[in-house]
Amino acid sequence: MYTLYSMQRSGNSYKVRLALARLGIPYRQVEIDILQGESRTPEFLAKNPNGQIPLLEVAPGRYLSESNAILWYVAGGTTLAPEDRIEKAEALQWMFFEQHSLEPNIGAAYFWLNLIKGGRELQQHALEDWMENGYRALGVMEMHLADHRYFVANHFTIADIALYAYTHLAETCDFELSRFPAVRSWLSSMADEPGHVAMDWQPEAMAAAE
Ligand SMILES: N[C@@H](CCC(=O)N[C@@H](CS)C(=O)NCC(=O)O)C(=O)O
Repeated sequence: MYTLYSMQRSGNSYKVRLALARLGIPYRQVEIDILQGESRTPEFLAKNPNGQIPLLEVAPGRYLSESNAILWYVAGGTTLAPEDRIEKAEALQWMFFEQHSLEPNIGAAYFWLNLIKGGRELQQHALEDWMENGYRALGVMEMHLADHRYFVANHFTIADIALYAYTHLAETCDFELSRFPAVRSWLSSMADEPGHVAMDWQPEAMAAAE
């Protein structure tokens, strides 16, 4: 059984929890509080020298980091991970976009405004850049979603999961989504997908339901 090192309030960790739940894959979860330095202890650094969660132990002593790489691994061989050459490249395109254009802006705003006391004052200058660049990323998504129901392959994939995690938190950290109707409608259809779980969901709920 997999072990997922994760933090409940981490959007990158949520991607993995969402994919595992959606795929009905049981796993053990270990909560790592990054705010208490738990991802930087010698024990954790021995598992992931980069000191970050999510981290998945895929076999005893074998660890995989980077949320989007983990998504490819857990979804491999299912319809969530496109195999067709161009669809696979398009999924990667959107997942790199997520890491370079969305997560560094909306993710950073979420972290400093929601998780760090006094974060708004500490990061006032950076916040302006995160808002500007985050809105730009939302604009790119809006253009695509104006005539596509999903990001890739005309069906739900790990590209949707990767983009959903921080987009669904945008309104909790100052982003106003009213000018992005297609993004809003995609967000609500993602939440209606079968097997969807919310960010505060824990895998024990899956075991209890069996
Ligand atoms: N590119 C990585 C980013 C992971 C990341 O930023 N994780 C944060 C939590 S969301 C973390 O562990 N921060 C603690 C630290 O950097 O010390 C991914 O997609 O998994």
